[in-house]
Amino acid sequence: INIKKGLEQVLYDSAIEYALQAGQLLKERLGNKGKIQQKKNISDLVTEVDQLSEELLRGKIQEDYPDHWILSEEDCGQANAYEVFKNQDSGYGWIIDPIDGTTNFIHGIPHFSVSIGVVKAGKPVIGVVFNPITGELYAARKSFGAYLNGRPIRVGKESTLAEAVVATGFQASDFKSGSRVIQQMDKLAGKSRSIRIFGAASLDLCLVASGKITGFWHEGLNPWDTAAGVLILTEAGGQVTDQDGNPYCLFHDSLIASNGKIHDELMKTIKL
Ligand code: 2AM
Ligand code: CA
Ligand code: CA
Ligand code: CA
Repeated sequence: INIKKGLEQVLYDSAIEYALQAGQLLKERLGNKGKIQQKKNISDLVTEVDQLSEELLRGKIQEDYPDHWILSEEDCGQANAYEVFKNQDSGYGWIIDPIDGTTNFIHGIPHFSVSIGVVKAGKPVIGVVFNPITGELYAARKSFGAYLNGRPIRVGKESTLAEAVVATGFQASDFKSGSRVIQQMDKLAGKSRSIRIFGAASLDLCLVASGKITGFWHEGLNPWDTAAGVLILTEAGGQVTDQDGNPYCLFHDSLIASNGKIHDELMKTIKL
């Protein structure tokens, strides 16, 4: 390791390199997804490419940083995530989503990412989110700011919901009449400029970070969806809390993200 450069700078460069490589794989395999398997239900899917991307990422990390722990969606699944995390709460850990936005990937919608977060003692220190189709690479290091393809990004200046485009998302199983997210959308209706459902939480956080949208909320996310994007957003001047306004932690069941200025208004508006 290059001592002069500083370990976290080296990890940052590695995270970017791995994201670009996995992204290249996703791009190459967009027309050749291999077997598609059902996980919990017909809307919870995983492709051969999710698994290949994850193997690529885990292989690189294990080779370069054999003493770091890794948490990833397809390897450990939701049930074990907290166990992996709490047993490894010291040192560096990599929290990776080999494809965030798998439904988009399967349907050929060019909006999905490779998401790589590095945490130290449980706190995100590096975040990289790469959309291989648009070539957008969002990256941040704790205390060093957030960047889109090397240029600094900041959250938007909107100060009211009325000026804000807000995004949400949900697991397919929550997309039913009367569900929490439907009730929340109903409460928001007519109060924000518009609403979007893009289908890749890591990129939603980056859209807030770069000021394209002003707010985002989502329930039931996992650490691999948020570890990278949350750091990118906070480094870009944004705010992330749970539904009650507590500082966001990787295992909170609810997430509200914004430019800070509309945070309270958004939080109160969608409160059930
Ligand atoms: P995924 O594509 O990696 O599964 C969609 O709003 C967001 O929620 C995506 O980031 C998606 O990640 C995540 N998501 C969708 N369905 C999910 C599920 N069943 N379990 C966990 N996360 C899910
Ligand atoms: Ca995900
Ligand atoms: Ca995934
Ligand atoms: Ca998934």
